[in-house]
Amino acid sequence: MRESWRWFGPNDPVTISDIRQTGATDIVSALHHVPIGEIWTIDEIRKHQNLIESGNKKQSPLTWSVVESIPVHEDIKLGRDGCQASIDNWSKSMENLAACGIKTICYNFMPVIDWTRTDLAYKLNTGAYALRFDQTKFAAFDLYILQRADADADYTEAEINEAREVYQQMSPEESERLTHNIIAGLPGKMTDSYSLDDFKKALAQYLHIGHAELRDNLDRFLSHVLPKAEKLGVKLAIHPDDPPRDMFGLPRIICTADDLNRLFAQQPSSSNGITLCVGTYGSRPDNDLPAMARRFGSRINFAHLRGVSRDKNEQRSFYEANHLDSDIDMVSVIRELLTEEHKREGRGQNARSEIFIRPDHGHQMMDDIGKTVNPGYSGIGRLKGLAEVRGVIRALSTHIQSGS
Ligand code: DNO
Repeated sequence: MRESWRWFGPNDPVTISDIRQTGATDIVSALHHVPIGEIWTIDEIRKHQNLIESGNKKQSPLTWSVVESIPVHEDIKLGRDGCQASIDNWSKSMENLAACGIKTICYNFMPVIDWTRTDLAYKLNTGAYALRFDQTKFAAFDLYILQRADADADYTEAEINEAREVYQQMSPEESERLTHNIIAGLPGKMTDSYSLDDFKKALAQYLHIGHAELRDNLDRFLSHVLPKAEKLGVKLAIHPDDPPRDMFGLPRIICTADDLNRLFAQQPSSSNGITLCVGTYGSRPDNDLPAMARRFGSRINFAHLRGVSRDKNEQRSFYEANHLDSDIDMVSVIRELLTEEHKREGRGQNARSEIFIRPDHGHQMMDDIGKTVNPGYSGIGRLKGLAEVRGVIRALSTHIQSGS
């Protein structure tokens, strides 16, 4: 298992030297400054790589191994005429990354929005802060702030009434914060930031795109990119839609094991793989994470380890719990990942047998509180997650290697 850590670049308050202290060996990063759809040149990639790796001679080495993510331009998701140019650019960025030795690439295919939360500072009983998705607040935004046409068709009468009540009790600041969190706020999102009006326009472009059309567009994208990835030895890792279900009437197509079965039936290439984002898949009760880790083992190129705790009465609402204590059996997931690595070693695929994992998100806690942090990407909270996960990996590794 290769312990990696996400770094957002020179503006990330958690610096490369901070990361070195965590004991992680690999960096997950992206050229966030390059506009979506433009080519990542070798020059820009090298510059970024140098920021990460220049201290390696004197200190514990850190290697930029995983890209999260090369954004997929909306033209590709929309299947617009002319999207071939955007596909070619994406592919060229992949080729340039491979030329610099970076061969694991995470991406997603979520239309208009990327990952979404309603609360970025949900106070836990411990006093630390977590990220949360609250379905009722989300509905309040959709129905009463955004006032999306026909939104009420997506909710029951009881849900509408509850959302109205929540909306009526919101102060103008709360409503503004909610809007910001949903449409403009989160780090690492691979879509543009929007004003409410732009957001409505962006949604309107998808009125005629259902699941089937979006799947066709993903298929078209992969048909172009995968043969080249295979030649370059690049492994792709599609990230699931977070939360994993349709939102704002937009189709979302990477949410469940069935979605993945379909994806691999359609595109069996050995370079076609997934990011097993445990927290994202785990925010649906019908996703059995250890079973998915086993079923899709050979397709897992990257894993985000994070726990979620779903609300008892509204399973679509959740907060991001401790890495090991949540609704997800993280120890069993890690056991499956180690078993998969062991199988790969047995097949002699040594160079690529290891799976990159990273502690996904962390609580804002201790000295993180009061600091400016990228929501979910605090230093201490993630370090706690990594340390816990590392303990599980060490404890299980000996047994798995000896076959017991
Ligand atoms: C959130 C992340 C996402 C993810 C992209 C992948 O913490 O998991 O920002 O990086 O959706 O393309």
